[in-house]
Amino acid sequence: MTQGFAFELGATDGQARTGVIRTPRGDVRTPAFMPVGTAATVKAMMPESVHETGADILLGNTYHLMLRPTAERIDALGGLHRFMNWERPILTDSGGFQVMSLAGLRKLTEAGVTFKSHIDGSKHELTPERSMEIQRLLGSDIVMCFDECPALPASDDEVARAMRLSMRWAARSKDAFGDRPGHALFGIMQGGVTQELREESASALVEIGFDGYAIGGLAVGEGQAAMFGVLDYATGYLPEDKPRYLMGVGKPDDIVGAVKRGVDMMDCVLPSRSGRTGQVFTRRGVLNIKNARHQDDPRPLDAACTCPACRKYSRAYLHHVFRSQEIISSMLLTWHNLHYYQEIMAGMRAAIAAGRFDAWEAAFHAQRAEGDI
Ligand code: PRF
Ligand code: ZN
Repeated sequence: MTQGFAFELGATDGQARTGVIRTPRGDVRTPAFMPVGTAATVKAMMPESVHETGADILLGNTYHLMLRPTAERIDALGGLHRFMNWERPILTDSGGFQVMSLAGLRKLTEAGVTFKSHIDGSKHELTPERSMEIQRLLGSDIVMCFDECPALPASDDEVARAMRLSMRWAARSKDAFGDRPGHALFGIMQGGVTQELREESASALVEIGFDGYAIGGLAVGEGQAAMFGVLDYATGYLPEDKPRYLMGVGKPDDIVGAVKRGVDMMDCVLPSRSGRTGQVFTRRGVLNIKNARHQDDPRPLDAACTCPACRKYSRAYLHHVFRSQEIISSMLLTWHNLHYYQEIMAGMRAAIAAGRFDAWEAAFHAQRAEGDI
């Protein structure tokens, strides 16, 4: 048991769970949505504003920070929390997934992966040991194992090979992580959409023993039905008394469906990235502020939303600043999207605690079906 880090399960309703992750840097209420702060910033947001949206924890990225400004530089400046002025918990991804989606000229071996930086083409290596070292230098509160996530569709042999390599890397990650009171290490399940491989991966991870368990290798092109199909059994292979984290998910209805199936934590760039491209998530569905139909509309994005974009600005204004490529457009739309995502999380936490998750979920879907945004 890692000292100073604990998961307390509060209530369950069906498979859905609510609880608290305790860390020396503060509590994380679950189910939790983690905004993505890839390059030591949640783009377009001040850290205190991110907290105001209701976020308890951010996600940071080994891959981006090792390339720029480097983990050693961040360590010398007092660690990532101080560097980016976010004193609350930070979870860092381990780098392998980002290497596969962003880096050029990759070479994968048993040892790890060598690759060329997407920024300047310089050559780098990531191994389980180096990933653990970088995440330690950053001062990450929740460290992720180094894994390989194959792009789907892939053959069963390819998915099995990547999963078994990830399990050997998980054992090496645990050895390299060592004993770090107050910091947690999460294993990452792989195995694509194949039940036997998911089960094998889960038992390998549980055998090694982690502070929490992530479900990786989903939301990589398989579609929502296939993803829910995996979650229907995958969470059941994981210990009840440890947090479960679904990596890189998702749209609002993905998040609700994942929580319904026993997931406690998620992260996604969608609310923040969409804020910069004009896509707005609301209780009644998605709207695009770029659309000319908003140009004379004095109403807020969502009359029931209490975020600054909705309390103080009209759709007409938000349309205007988006069209004019004004920086405040990214700021306000990102704030709104993150606020909406955190409202979904708060709504689910309250509903699970009250034993009325099904009713909450039905209302969530009914409001979206009404449309009229
Ligand atoms: N592994 C890691 N990070 C990830 C994923 C994974 O499988 C995914 C898959 N959706 C997103 N981020 N390490
Ligand atoms: Zn709003």
